[in-house]
Amino acid sequence: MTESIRNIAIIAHVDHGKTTLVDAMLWQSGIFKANQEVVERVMDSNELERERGITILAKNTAIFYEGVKINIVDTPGHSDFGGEVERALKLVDGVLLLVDASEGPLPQTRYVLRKALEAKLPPIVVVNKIDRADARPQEVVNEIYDLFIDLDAAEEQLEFPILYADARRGIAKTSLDQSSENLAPLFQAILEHIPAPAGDPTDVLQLLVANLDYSDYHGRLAIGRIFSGSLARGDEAAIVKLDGTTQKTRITKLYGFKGLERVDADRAEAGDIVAIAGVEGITIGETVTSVETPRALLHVPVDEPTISMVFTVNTSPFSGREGTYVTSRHLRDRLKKELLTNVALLVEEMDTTDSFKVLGRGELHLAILIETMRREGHELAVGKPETVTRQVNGKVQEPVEQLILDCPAEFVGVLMQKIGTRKGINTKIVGHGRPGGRARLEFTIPSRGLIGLRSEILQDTRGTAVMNTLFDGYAEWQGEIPRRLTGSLIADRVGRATGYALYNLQERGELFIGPGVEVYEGMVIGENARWDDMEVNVVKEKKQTNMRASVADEAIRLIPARPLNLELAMEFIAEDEYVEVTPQSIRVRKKILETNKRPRRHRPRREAGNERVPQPVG
Ligand SMILES: Nc1nc2c(ncn2[C@@H]2O[C@H](COP(=O)(O)OP(=O)(O)OP(=O)(O)O)[C@@H](O)[C@H]2O)c(=O)[nH]1
Ligand SMILES: [Mg+2]
Repeated sequence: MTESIRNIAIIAHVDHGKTTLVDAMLWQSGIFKANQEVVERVMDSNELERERGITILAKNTAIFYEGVKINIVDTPGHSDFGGEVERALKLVDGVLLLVDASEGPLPQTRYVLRKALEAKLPPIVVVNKIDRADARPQEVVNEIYDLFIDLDAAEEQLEFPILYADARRGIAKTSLDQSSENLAPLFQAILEHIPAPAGDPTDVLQLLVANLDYSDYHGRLAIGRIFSGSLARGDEAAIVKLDGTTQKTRITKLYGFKGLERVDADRAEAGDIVAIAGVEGITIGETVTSVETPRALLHVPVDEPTISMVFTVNTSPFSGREGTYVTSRHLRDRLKKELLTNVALLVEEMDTTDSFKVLGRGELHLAILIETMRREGHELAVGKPETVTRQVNGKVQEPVEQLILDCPAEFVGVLMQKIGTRKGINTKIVGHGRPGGRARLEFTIPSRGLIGLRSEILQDTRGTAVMNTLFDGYAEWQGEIPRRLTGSLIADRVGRATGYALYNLQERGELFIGPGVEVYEGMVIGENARWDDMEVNVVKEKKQTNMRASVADEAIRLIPARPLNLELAMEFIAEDEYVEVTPQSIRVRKKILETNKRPRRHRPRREAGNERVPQPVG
């Protein structure tokens, strides 16, 4: 036992305030100086995390409170990054389960709590955002008990302490009427209720690698927890690889954590979370142990991916204009590198060496990877996301999810119909009966039916619906789900789009590009309102025959284009289309670019309520 250490992970549904609570814990433990400028949600340190305001990668920090070192792992709440939570739970001895005082437990609360209970980690429940005007902390506490019981929590797991918090102001209390000015009650609860790490410092060394990092001077760093024994800089150690083989190495550098920094250490022992160098080639899940008596820790695999996309080299005529990395070799190396740290990702080889099947936990999981790659200078093309099916007793099964929608009551009818056509089965309707009249709808739905659903629902409900999903296992293949019922408007030649040509096309559907944009043959420039594809000339110039015409030209009123970002494009494309991704551009294209070589689309089955009609703008 190492009395002076506690290891905790903070887990919750997305946006319930985990990273904000870590801010307050860092401030109140004196990590920052009083006048230091520190950004909000400081742990969300990578560019995409800051832009999107969500946590993507689990990260660890450490603070000291009353002489005890508290290692804290902040985890993402979005379901696509559940693999990160699974990874984090291997490092800790307990969890802080945060629940929004108004929203109550949501699908990802259930997922992360189930993982924590399975790992036998004692929880501390923190009902956060008690300052919200619509906070209902008492009810939420009851819902949390219901959730624990529903998840078959053991008797002792039900005896969790409850704290009420306002993470933004850095206040926690053990009862709603207690007066508190800070997080002291929370720190006390951590010291009291989270067990000190077990593990004998005099036993054989066992360090489980849970994350990788990189240092310019020291190469690959492995971040992990010492489960037993101790380790000093300069020690010889053995790495037990995932395939069971053993490899000898020397620990050239050893770090502990303090706030946002890695600090040099000479020695560390059982219970602590450290980073080590001198471990080239090591990966997550491997054990660092003694050379003489190597003893590996069990590697528990994470949940399997549910969605796949084909990543291939960019073969568009504009390939190589913007990107630095464009070859299949670059693509392969980059994906291989990603596999080292992205624990829930899988990559499969395909028939051609130019393409890879990349499997992840959801559209966002893959979109974040693609977005990261384009920012690094990669160019690539990606196909339509598909769900991962499997064969059981000769029958095809597909992933299904629980879908929970919270929306104003007036939209219930529209949403029920929409989700019905996507094979969603309604399991529950609850009217909150509160002012504003919001309803909560629950469904089980094939993961397939969710692709592109979010943006449609936001459009249908004018941005008022909140949608949450939770992977719910596999079920028999649910039959065909009608695909996009609109076709594409496709450029039939290379050139620069003109206002004149676009003006004459905008009646046809919705355009993704404005005048001046360069196009090529086979590039999709808009969504056709009809079901079929249509080739169009977008580079046509108006003949300048007389003065009056050119004056009339200036009066052209173009409806503003609706440019597609990566996620919208991923949702939009059909089976015979790719999204072309480059550092500066997102384009949709036909897989077969030449008009005369492309097979025609078949007329899709028409179902009521599923037609997407372009919305007039302005
Ligand atoms: N009113 C109120 N807002 C809060 C509180 N705690 C956090 N928030 C806000 O909630 C939003 C989400 O906070 P985050 O800390 O990013 O939530 P998170 O749980 O880390 O989110 P993910 O990591 O993406 O799952 C931010 O706008 C915070 O300012 C609180 O106690 N009260
Ligand atoms: Mg966060």
